[in-house]
Amino acid sequence: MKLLRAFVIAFSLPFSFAAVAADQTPWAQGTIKKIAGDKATIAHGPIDSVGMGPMTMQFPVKDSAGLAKLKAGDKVRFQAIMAGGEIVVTRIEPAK
Ligand SMILES: [Cu+2]
Repeated sequence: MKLLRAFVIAFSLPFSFAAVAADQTPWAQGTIKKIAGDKATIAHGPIDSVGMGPMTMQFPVKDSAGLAKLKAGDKVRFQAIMAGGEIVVTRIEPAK
């Protein structure tokens, strides 16, 4: 049991750190233009986390629960990171 517990702790730690890092990613602002499957086209302001200026572009969205609550025309805030050579939205929700 002790071994199993050490195993669980060792493997859950990196995920906890990842969660903290995600929470510290700055929010970007935008307006949803289109949603197609797990991709959203967003007219966005500056995205500090990836050094991108304002433009309209399509993003893969990993936050499917957040995306499901949104539709074209909605003002949103979102977190984006560079992952595997592309910019991925990790969290998205209605703008505050
Ligand atoms: Cu862009």
